[in-house]
Amino acid sequence: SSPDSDGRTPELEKAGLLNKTKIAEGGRKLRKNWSPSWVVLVGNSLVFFKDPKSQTPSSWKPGNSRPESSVDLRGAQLHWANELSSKKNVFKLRTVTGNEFLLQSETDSLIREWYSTIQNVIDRLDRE
Ligand code: I3P
Repeated sequence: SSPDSDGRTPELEKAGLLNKTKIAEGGRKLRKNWSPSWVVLVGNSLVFFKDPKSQTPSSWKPGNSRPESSVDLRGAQLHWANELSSKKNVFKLRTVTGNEFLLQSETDSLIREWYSTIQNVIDRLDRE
């Protein structure tokens, strides 16, 4: 990864495959469209990549894959949101700009780890 403006390289905190759908953009509701996403938590951001398994071998070059989107966790809010889906293990992430995402995993332990790791980053940024 490339250095921050202060010259430090942001620390990779976590990476893995989650199901993701964006449900709001700037406060405007969107139609759900669940898909697997490779999620990377690095520095103050959650970065979304295409599911590597859905890519062709030739299109998948490590270090050469561009993120689909990225979320600034500063001021973000995290809530369990099982009432917002028929799926289990769903949480909602809302950014200060009013973008909302649902993230989900079939594996209870995995989704709990993601929840607490993201919440720790949000808490750290709140204290800065
Ligand atoms: C949606 C799709 C989603 C579902 C959503 C449906 O239908 O089945 O998976 O969300 O439910 O509307 P479509 O493909 O026709 O857009 P969940 O899987 O999270 O339940 P919802 O409208 O009750 O949110």
